[in-house]
Amino acid sequence: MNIADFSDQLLTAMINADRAGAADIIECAVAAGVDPPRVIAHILDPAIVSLGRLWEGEAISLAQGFVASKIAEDALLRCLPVGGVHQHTKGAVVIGNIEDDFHSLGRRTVGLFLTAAGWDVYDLGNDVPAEQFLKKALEVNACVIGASAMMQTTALNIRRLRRLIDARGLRDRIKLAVGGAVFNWRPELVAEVGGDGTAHNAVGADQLFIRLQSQVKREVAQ
Ligand code: B12
Repeated sequence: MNIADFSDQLLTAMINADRAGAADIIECAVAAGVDPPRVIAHILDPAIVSLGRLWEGEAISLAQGFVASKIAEDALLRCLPVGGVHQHTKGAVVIGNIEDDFHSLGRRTVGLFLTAAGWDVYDLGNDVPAEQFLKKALEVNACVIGASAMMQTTALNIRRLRRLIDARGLRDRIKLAVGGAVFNWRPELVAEVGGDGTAHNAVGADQLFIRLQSQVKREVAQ
């Protein structure tokens, strides 16, 4: 079976809410020699993109979308073992979905990739108010907050976090990374909500956070 077949099969299992079947497909792919990063990039990612299209075409229900994303999370966790690899960390970062946003999948993917890249990730989950992001960032001495939003309406809630960071005089000490599908469709939204940068996907998150951390170091040193 080729890699595209695995992806098609996974999509079918996701649509049919077949969690066990999906897990078997991932295991078969790994057993056939597809390494975990390629499972994510060439099997899981295309399945999620197709799922998004079906959703937009109203070919699947909200409940199907929900279960399918749970299955996608299982696959991610299977393919990205976390912990124990890094002797020292790059630093602490805080991530979460902004207030009113419950699209956890993208944020969790970003968290897994950042952890694998050596960051100490504090993931606050879904529906996180601006105050909570900042409180945690100060508590763990994070240099970057990553706010995820999938919808236009929820993305605008990030403005409150921007205002809070600025009002406390922390603009130089804590950078604000933003991301989610809506920022990929409307890049101008990054500036509109006061983001210091974005990445199109989880693969680009490490580079973005490194860049923002070095900005903090420069600005704090000045
Ligand atoms: C799955 C899904 C759901 C699932 C979410 C389950 C879960 N656990 O995540 C469920 C069913 C719960 C859901 C609910 C809703 N959804 Co929805 N959903 C989707 C769907 C199909 C896929 C999103 C997804 O998971 N993508 C896969 C992940 C891996 O990709 P990603 O999210 O883009 O994340 C990547 C990047 O964006 C980036 N990234 C993400 N966050 C961050 C953060 C930082 C800091 C960085 C650097 C990068 C980054 O890296 C990620 C990994 O590579 C999209 C359609 C789409 N094409 O996006 C609609 C979509 C986002 N949903 C939509 C809507 C309207 C809703 C509901 C209002 C539906 C309803 N009627 O109730 C609710 C609202 C819930 C809420 N308040 O948040 C709309 C939003 C419209 C808009 N433009 O504003 C979309 C676009 C569908 C549509 N076209 O109508 N949804």
